[in-house]
Amino acid sequence: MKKRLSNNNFIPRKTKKRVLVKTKPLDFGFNILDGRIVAIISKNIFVECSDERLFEALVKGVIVTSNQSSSLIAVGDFVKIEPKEGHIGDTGLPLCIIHEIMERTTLLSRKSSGYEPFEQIIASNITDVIVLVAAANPQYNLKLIDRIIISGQLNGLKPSICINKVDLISPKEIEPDFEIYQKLGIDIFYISVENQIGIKQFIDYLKGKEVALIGQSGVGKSSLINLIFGEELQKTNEISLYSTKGRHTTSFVKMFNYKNQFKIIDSPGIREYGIWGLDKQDLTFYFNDFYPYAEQCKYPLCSHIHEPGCSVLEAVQHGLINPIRYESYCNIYDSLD
Ligand SMILES: Nc1nc2c(ncn2[C@@H]2O[C@H](COP(=O)(O)OP(=O)(O)OP(=O)(O)O)[C@@H](O)[C@H]2O)c(=O)[nH]1
Ligand SMILES: [Mg+2]
Ligand SMILES: [Zn+2]
Repeated sequence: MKKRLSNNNFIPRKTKKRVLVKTKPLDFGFNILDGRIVAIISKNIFVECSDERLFEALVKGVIVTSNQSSSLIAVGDFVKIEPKEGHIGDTGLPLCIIHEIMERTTLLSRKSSGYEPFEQIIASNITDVIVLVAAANPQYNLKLIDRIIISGQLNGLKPSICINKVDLISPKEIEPDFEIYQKLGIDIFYISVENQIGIKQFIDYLKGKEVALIGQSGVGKSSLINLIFGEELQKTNEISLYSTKGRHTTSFVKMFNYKNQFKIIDSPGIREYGIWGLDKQDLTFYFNDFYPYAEQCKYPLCSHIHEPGCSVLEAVQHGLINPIRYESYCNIYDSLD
């Protein structure tokens, strides 16, 4: 059962610390600055101030937030901080205390794994989610792509798909798998970090946006960021290392600012992705390709799984709906509460 949270409650959060969470602003009697969480690396939280100063942040005491039942702090969060003059943190940066986390406008979240799932926020207050996949090595997973796209749309993000490593397989060979997304108005990019194909066009697309890059381990998220910035900002790794040991090279979330033109967030590789906050009966609205048929189902609340007179099922049987998309629909439908 999910825990209900009252206004003032000691709650265990991802930080494993307990802090007093309040929903009403406090009357601060000290020096408060506006900032944004730009990285969470292990237990260290980094905040960039509006004057571009970087702080290491402490989470302690009382925190004001209206983001209940989800990660207390996420990359992208706008916060109010109090600099601790003269104090230096573990990482050598000046210390600050986070007093307030502003309400999130958009977010990229997933269902946490574990006994008592919660909404794990990967990033907040951004504009876009870009699903990065590889043309090969590792093999892309369309169901995973669908889940991320839906989760992004559900939380106010524009989704797009970027297919890396087209030096390994010609785009022509895999284009049919991605045609459906193009038809649904989702932007698709074919790039190669290795051979620097399609990078300029991709960078142009990023301008004016704040995007989270998300995808399986080894697709090249960190390599792409390194190429864009022209320096080794993030560690990358050979396929063999993570596929045999199941280890992800990037283990934290970090936001990078490209010449004040766009922001891009690197995140750890994902294996599975549970959508948080979507009702089963609303799933059909995220499958626009079903729309013309769903309207004609016999029952208005048809799940399109087993009902008699289901026009979606009929369309699948007649090859009018892509069977992989229908499989994906059923797979997500089963996973929702
Ligand atoms: N052939 C080919 N290999 C690439 C390309 N881009 C990246 N790689 C390789 O793919 C491997 C994984 O790259 P990373 O950038 O570490 O992948 P990642 O998505 O950040 O992985 P995690 O941090 O584990 O999630 C590295 O060996 C890269 O050199 C590409 O365009 N073509
Ligand atoms: Mg990485
Ligand atoms: Zn139906």
